[in-house]
Amino acid sequence: MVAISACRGCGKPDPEIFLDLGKTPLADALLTSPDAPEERFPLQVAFCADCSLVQITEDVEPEKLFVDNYLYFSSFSDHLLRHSRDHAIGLIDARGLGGESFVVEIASNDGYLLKNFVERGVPVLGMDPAPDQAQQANSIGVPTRAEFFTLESAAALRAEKGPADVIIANNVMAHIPDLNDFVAGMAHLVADDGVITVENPSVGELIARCAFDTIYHEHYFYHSCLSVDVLMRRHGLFLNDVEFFADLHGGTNRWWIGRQEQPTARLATALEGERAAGLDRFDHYADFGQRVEQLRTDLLAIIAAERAEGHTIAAYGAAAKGATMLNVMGITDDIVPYVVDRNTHKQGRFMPGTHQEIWDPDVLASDPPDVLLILAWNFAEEIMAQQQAYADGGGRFLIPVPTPELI
Ligand code: DWN
Repeated sequence: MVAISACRGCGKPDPEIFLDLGKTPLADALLTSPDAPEERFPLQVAFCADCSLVQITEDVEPEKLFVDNYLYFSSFSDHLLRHSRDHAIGLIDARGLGGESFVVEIASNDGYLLKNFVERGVPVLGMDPAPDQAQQANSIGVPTRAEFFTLESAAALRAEKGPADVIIANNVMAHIPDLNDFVAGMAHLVADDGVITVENPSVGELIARCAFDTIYHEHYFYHSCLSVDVLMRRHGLFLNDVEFFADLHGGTNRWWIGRQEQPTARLATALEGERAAGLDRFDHYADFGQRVEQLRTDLLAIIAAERAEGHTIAAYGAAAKGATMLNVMGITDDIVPYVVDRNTHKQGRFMPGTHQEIWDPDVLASDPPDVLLILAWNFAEEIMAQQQAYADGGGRFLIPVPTPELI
């Protein structure tokens, strides 16, 4: 465990802390028993005034986060699968990708996205250090190597297979402590006329929606267009365009990056909007802690009122964000006794820190709770549609973010 003394991006000393969520367990480290030993680490967030990079202050070894017992599989969300398929087909059509092309995905998980290229005859390679996910990808015909992406592994890959026409890095550029080595690797691997697309939740949306629960140790960084623009230029790359997806992971940016500087008007508008909102100034983040406290007050008041009525409460989504929500809000298993989740790898495990057991959502039909706290609120629409029978039977949904609301 190392507490940073300088910005991981630009090296400026002492980025300023604006949020302290206390000591929390690793959000994706689901337990095999409720009394299994678990480590807790400080969870503080700081802002760098020089490069606008928002980042946590503690380094947890990536092997602890993504290799030992990592249970996140991307294919359990229909919405994410549709989003990923659209992106792959869009790239194939727009860039005329074919049998001579080479597409690399970093953090390719279970092959959820690259399979769309394989189905259309486009050569790919997935890289993901999580062994079970890599094995799953290979089992469906997506060539995948269980390794971290670094400048060193990028150089070896380019020497072996040549440059990549497309590099896709979704929900990973927030997860790598040595951010500069990671970006240098992408700069080394991408072809001169190639493109890099990077997706991460927008820090602007995180602040706007009070989505404090998307803060956990595997998310070292919380990116804005401004911080990504500076980061790419540092490595001879250029942020040229940005797409925003309001309904993905609480508001996700897809950044388009290349070796030539060809910024779009859409990017200029996004950068100007972030400056106008103040994402490049500390005072934009200064009151976030107070807003989290208000959310806590509001959420616990609704839960207390329901319990006073004798109503039972369960939770949906053993998400990493769910672990932050339960631990930071102090929602222990005597308040919410269990969590349901479709991910079969998670069922039978226990939530880190608060120790709720994770069950199959089928239990909602056989023994429905009065209230269902949607921890995976970023998929609330998909989950509520899926659980229409629960709602028809009188069940109610409690959405915690951006403002706790009982539906
Ligand atoms: O960056 C990351 C984000 C993108 O995904 C990773 N660090 C880890 C992960 O974070 P998360 O666990 O908060 O992500 P999700 O995708 O919001 O988690 C949703 C959870 O809900 C999963 O465990 C799957 C589950 N689920 C379900 O049980 N039924 C999801 C849907 C849509 C459903 O219908």
